[in-house]
Amino acid sequence: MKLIIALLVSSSILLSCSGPGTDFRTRMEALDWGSDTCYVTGHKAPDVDAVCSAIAYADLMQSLGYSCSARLCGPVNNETAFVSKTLGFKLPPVLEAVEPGARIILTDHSEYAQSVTGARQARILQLIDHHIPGDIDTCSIPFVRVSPVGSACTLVWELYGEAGLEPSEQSAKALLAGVMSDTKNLNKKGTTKRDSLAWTALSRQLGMSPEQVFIISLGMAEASRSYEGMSDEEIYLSDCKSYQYEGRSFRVGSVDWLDPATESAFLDRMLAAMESLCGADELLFAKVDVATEGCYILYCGYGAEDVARRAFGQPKRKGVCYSPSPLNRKAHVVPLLQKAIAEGNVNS
Ligand SMILES: [Mn+2]
Repeated sequence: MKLIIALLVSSSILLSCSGPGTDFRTRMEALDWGSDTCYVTGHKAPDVDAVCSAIAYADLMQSLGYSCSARLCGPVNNETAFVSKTLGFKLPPVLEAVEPGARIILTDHSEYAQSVTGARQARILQLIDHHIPGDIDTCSIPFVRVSPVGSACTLVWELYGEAGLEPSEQSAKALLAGVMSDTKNLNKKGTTKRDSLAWTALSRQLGMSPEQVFIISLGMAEASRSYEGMSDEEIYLSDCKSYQYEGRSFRVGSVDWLDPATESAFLDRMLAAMESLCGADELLFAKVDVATEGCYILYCGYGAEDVARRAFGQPKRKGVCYSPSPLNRKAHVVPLLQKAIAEGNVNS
């Protein structure tokens, strides 16, 4: 009898401890939150996924009772401005830098070079990302969720599930926007079943039909290609990520140019903009997607030609390599550049 009671008691404890969200909530409770507001930020040169994963994750942390607030690491791009206006969710303020020791949560990146200024001296409480691991040492971060899905917003949506909560309307809009943007509305290579699940649940929650979502995704694609009112430097920086690898700093911008008639002139404009932006100790690259299937890789900086040649073959002309097949920055361009930089270090 005693044994049965003991079993009943322990199983009820087990049950009460393993209810929906308990494990995730317990892990959140165990974090050292301090007394100041914890900022949640995506990467610099923020795109839709970076902005929206931070908005929705800060909201989730608030729902669990923690003082968290989303921040932007810079002005938003045209696509983010378009989708926040169209779907109707509010954008957070910009945070120029964090104080030493400040508590932060990072979404959609794992590289210090892409983080809010001051991140190296801050305390990173959590990291939620879907990129190849960068130079941020995740072993020392109390809660990490890194998984190869199409969008960081998919991971945030899953964590809502683990917390046993449904996103607020604002956050559902933001999460759907992030999944739509990073997966090109589920059409991009690298989109997973988990992204589709998030997409379906979020559009259902918002009462949006697949057609309505599709129409908004067309507007997002158009906005992301619209460089109206921007200087060539701003175009290059509008979707640009920084990396540190084997002692080298490099940046990779991603731009689209769909007008074949002005393609060559546009490449020259980008090269000139990159020259003016390039620091003494860095390499700049740009992936330019064009109307045809292939893409151009532009390069500048001391030693960039060697790296570009090793990564992408013989340049077509000075500063310009070409790939006949489409390349993805995360899956192809960055790993190829890292390999080429490592080989260069061995040879020199
Ligand atoms: Mn992302």
